[in-house]
Amino acid sequence: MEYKEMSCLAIHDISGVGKCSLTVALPVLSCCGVETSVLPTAVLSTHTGGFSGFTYRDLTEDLLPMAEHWKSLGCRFQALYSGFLGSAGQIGLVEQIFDWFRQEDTLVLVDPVMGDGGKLYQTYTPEMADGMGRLCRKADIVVPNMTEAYHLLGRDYDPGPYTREQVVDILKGLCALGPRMAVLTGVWLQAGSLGTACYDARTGEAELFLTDRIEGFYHGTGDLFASALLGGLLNGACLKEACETATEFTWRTIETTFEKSADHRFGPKFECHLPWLGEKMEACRKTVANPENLR
Ligand code: PXL
Repeated sequence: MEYKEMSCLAIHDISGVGKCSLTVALPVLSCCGVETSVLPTAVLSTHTGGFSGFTYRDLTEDLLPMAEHWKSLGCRFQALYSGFLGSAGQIGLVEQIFDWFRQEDTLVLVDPVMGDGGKLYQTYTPEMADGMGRLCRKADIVVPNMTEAYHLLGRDYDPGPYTREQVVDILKGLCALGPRMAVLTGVWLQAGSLGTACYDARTGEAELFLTDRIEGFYHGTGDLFASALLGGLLNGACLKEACETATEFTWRTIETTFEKSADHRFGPKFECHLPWLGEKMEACRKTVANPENLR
């Protein structure tokens, strides 16, 4: 096994049932070889997408004391990765935590989790959605779905189909907010296809990765995709490679969830695909470790 030291701080909620956020980010990043610390933003009995009656404990007051403790211990993270936030007040605190832990080569990934299908999630207020825009300006890479991307850009939601030019225009708009890379999920150009798109403002290169659409709505797959994407980047993949691998990992998982899950609300069935992801990451590490292969 090629060893590479990789670490990350994941800032998301814990939903006890209905795999998403930290219950997805932790196993996926560990499988990618990334030592992952967690800052839980809220603890819920289930996620908020499709369940009613969930419990919700907001952890806003714990965020800074936890991060201060880590500061006193001299903790460092190669990546800072935020997702679902519990309250409007958390956004400023996460910005502060980014400032505390960011170093020259830290990768800051913001998944601006806010909504899907043209609507905001139950616990998201317009104030939170606006704050998310501020947080995105601090990121190196943002990974919204189409609902979130339109909201961030202040444009009216378009459910698609999209043209390639429209997708690239959205990606460029996201990078104009501040991040140097943007990745979109929920991209489709014609019926029967669904996938992702990425853009690197430094190289000006954009790429779409479209797969066969599998009918249904799959909770937690955005978190699955973003976590695998970050795993790839930390393992040394370029943006396009990381995006391609994360797209395929997500597609494989959706296929299994479609076939084996009676109720998609309980989350993506990704575990049986972790060995595949682990092999892809190992291949990345070998490529990066071999100077002859350096791109
Ligand atoms: O997967 C996004 C997500 C994360 N966390 C919570 C959610 C959702 C989406 O519904 O409700 C608590």
